[in-house]
Amino acid sequence: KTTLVPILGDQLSLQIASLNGADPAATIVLMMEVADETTYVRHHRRKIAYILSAMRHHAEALREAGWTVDYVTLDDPESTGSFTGEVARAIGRHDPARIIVTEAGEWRVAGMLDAWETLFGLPVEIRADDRFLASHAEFEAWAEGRKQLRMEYFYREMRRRTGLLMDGDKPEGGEWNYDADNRKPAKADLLMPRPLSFAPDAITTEVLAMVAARFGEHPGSLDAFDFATTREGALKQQRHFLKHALPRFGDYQDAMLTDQPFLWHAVLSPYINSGLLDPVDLCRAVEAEYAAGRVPLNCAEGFIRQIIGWREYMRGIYWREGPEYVERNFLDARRDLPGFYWTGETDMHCLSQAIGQTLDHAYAHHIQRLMVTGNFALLIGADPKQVHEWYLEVYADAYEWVELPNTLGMSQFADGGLLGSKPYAASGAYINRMSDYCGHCRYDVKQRVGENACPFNALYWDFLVRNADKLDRNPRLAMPYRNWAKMKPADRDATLAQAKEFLARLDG
Ligand code: FAD
Ligand code: DLZ
Ligand code: SF4
Repeated sequence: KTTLVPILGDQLSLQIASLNGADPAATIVLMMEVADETTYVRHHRRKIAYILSAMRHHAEALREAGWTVDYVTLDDPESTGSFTGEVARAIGRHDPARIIVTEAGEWRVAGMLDAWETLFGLPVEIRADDRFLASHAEFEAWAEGRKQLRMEYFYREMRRRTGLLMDGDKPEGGEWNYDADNRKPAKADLLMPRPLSFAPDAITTEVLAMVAARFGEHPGSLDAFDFATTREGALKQQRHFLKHALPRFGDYQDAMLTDQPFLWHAVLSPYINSGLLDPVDLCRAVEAEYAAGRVPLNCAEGFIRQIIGWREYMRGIYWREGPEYVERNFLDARRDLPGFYWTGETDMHCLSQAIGQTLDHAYAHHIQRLMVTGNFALLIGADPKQVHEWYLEVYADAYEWVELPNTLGMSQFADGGLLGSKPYAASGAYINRMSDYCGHCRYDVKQRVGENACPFNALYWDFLVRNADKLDRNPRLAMPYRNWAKMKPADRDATLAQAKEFLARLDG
C-alpha cells in the first residue's frame, strides 16, 4: 500500500519534510488547487496566478525527480473546493495506508490537518516544517519566563545557532546590529538595479487566462506578469539581487522614491515563503558575498537579520499567540479602511504611490507597508482586522503567519506592544525625510492646518490625543506628549479640528 503526501501551495520545495526518507515507488504526492484557498480572502490576482503557476511548475519538477504526482486543478469539475474534500477524494483513488504531511503555515489550515486522522480513519503524521530555524517548541522555550520579548535577543540566538556572521562566539565586526549605518534617503539614478523579468511560459499563460476569467472580483492587475515561477528562475533572481542590489541594501533599506517600486530590495519574499528559495541558503549566500569583500557588513548583517531575525520571530509570535491573536484591538480602532486602498485614487502622493504599485505588482517594500499605508491606517484608527485582511489580500508574499504579526502587531499596535515598544505612528516629516514623495504632492508637508496642510500632520496629533489614556505613559512617547502640552491652546484646537474635518470627509 502507498503513502499519500499532500503538498500545500506554500511547500514547494523538493526537500520538504514530508518527503524526507520516502520511497518514490510507494508514495503518491497530492497537489490541490482548491477554491477555498483562492477565496478565503480576495487575494490579488497576481498572487493567485503566481501561486498556481509555481504549484504547476513544482509538480513538473517533482515528476522529473521521480515522484508520482496526482495534481488537481482548480477547474476540475469534480473538485470539492477544499483541502479536506480533495484528500478524501484522493484516498478514494489511491487507497493509501497512511498520510504524511508537513505542518500547515496557518491556524486555519492546521485545524484541517488535525482533523484528518479521525475523519479518514488513517494514521496521519504531521511533520515539523524544517525550513524554519526555530521549531514551535524552541520558540516557546526561548520566550518562556521572559518579561518582555524582543526580536534583537532572539536574533542573537539565531546568529549563534547558524554561525552566520559569527567570529567564534562574537558577532562579526564586534556589533550584532549595524542599523546605525543604514536608513539613508536615496536619489534616483540610472544605475539603480531592477529585478529581473520572467516572460510567462505556456503553463503560466494558461494560469493567467484562468485567473483572469475566474477572479474578476479580486483586486490587482495581471498585466505584464513577470514573476519567476520555478526554482531555477527564483535562483536567478536571487543571484541578480546578490550582485546588483545587496551592496546597497542596508544603506537604502528605508528609502522611498516616486515611480521606483523596488529600489535595493530583494523582491524575493514570494519565492521564500512559497518554498522555491531556502531562507538559510540565501543567508549563507549573502554571508559569502560579504566574505568575498563584495558587500559591506552593514548590508549583509541587515539582510540576514530580516530573515533569521524578523521572519523567524514573526512566525514564533504567530503560533505562540494562537488563533485569537487576529481579534486583538488594543486601541479600539473601528473606522472602515478607506476605499482608495483598493484603487490608489487619492491626492496624497505617498499613498497613491504605495497603493498604486501594490495593485500593479502585488509588492511594496517594508517602509511603504509600515510607514505609509500602515501608518495612515493607524493614524485614522482603522479597524485592525480590516487592515490585516487588506495586507493578506494584496501582497504576493502574504501568508497569515507572517502578515498578521507584521500588520496587527508591528504596524497597528493592536496587540498593545507585544511586537514593538511603541506604535509606528509618524507625521509627514518622517515620509519627507525618507522619500521624494512630498515634492510631488499637492499637500504641503510643512503645514499642520489649512487647506494645503499634509493630512498626516494633524492626524498624527489627533492619534496621540485620542489614545492618550493608553499611550501617554509610554516612555518612548514622552517627548511628543510633552510637545503637544507645550503647543498653544489655539494651535491645539485648530489641529484637532483639522483632523476631525479630514476624518469626516474620509467617512463621508
Ligand atoms: P527585503 O526588504 O529585501 O528583505 C529581505 C527579506 O527579509 C524578505 O524577503 C523577507 O523574507 C524578510 N523580511 C524583511 N522584513 C521582514 C518582516 N518584517 N517580517 C518577516 N520577514 C521579513 N513579509 C512577508 O513575507 N509577508 C507578508 O505578508 C508581510 N506583510 C507585511 C505587512 C506589514 C504591515 C509590514 C509592515 C511588513 C510585512 N512584511 C511581510 C515584511 C516585509 O515588508 C516584506 O517581507 C518585504 O517587504 C518583502 O520584500 P523583499 O523581499 O524585497 O524584502
Ligand atoms: C494562497 C494559496 C492559494 C491562493 N491557492 C492555493 C491552492 O489552490 N492550493 C494550495 O495548495 N495552496 C494555495 N495557497 C496557499 C495555501 O493557502 C497555503 O499553503 C496554506 O495557507 C498553508 O497553511
Ligand atoms: Fe504624503 Fe503628506 Fe508628503 Fe503628501 S505631503 S506625500 S500626503 S506625507
